[in-house]
Amino acid sequence: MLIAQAEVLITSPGRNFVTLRIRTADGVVGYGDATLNGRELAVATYLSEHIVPLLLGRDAHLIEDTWQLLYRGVYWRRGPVTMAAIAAVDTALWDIKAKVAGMPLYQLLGGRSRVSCRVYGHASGRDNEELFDSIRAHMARGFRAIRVQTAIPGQDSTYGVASSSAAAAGSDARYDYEPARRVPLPIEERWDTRAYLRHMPGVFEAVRNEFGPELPLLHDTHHRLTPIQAAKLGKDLEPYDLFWLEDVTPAENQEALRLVRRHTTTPLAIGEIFNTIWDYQTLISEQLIDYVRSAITHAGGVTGLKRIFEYAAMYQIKSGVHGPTDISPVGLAAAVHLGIALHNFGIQEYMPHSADTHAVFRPTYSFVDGGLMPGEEPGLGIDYDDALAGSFPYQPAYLPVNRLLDGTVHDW
Ligand code: GCO
Ligand code: MG
Repeated sequence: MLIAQAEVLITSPGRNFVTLRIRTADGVVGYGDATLNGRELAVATYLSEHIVPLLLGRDAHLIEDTWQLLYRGVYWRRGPVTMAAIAAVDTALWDIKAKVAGMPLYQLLGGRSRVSCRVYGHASGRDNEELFDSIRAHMARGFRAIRVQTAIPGQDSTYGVASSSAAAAGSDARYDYEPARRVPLPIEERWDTRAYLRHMPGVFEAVRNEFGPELPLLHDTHHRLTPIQAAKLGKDLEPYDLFWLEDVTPAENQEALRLVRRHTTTPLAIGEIFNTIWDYQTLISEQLIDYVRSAITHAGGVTGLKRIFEYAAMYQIKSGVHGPTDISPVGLAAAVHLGIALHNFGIQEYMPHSADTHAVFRPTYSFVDGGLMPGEEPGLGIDYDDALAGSFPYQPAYLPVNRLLDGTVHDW
């Protein structure tokens, strides 16, 4: 099963995606997602210049050995670019192994542990009325768990609010939140932490009054708070019984979560910008979080994420895989196969991709009754359409940056 070819494919059906395709000498093809939003070409170059030459002629069955070779063997470890590149290779090799075995990937990962992977969708609005409409639209579309984001009075734009960002990107504002924009320079947003902390408890109170106690509700703070502010928000939201509160602090400082945890029983989720198990070491071993939120695409592939989840399982911490539209259908398909097999699955984030994106990747997973089901064909269930992909050339896009009212750069 020697690797004969490895190609880096870039396409932009509405947003940029980087995909690695590995082909064996006997013609088996595997796909891996290497998309790093706003820094796509760094991973593409890392793959094509530094990794592809190492892959040619290797045995495609050596998944663990290849992972270790690309992690330890190059001396320079970790980091989003390296780990996204490793993830793409690892995922493509799992896809190949499953195709050779004649099984959908989840069978190789231990088989089904559940019927489907429960997902949450992103509702948002500039005010409560728009937010309620968005929640209703998501429920009508089949979502059974909802992330709630709203504008902050007095601020022009707020993280996660579709009606400002999606409208700018030309998509359907009721459903889509797409943070990367095709602009020559990043858009600058303004942020007032005190206004945010005053506003959010009332929003959740209104949502609970309108939709009742059953609906699982989530919220993303996008790394913007200090530990004491995060502790206050967690405490203030306790009456509204959140499923989780996400990324409350910039978690480079894992110890910060000790303070947050001491003050609130609101469940905490963290990890979309982490890329290895080491980023979680304190958070997991001290049980400072309830959900680990990395994506296969950013945390070293199926192998990397499975290792993190198994470590988390020792502490009853569950999975909550990052799944915005900047994870391609390849990354999402891999997450669904892993999620269906894992014992400690919690929930999967799901932002449906555009019709053009579906047409390029032809994923076979399906969204049924609030959950994602993997396809049943061998491998991941991806079939990349080169001709169509070629009609969507790469277009530079940037994530926004965030500044405090006095102009200081803040966490975005
Ligand atoms: C989420 C995330 C995303 C990120 C995006 C950045 O919870 O889905 O916060 O919306 O902002 O992945 O590229
Ligand atoms: Mg997030």
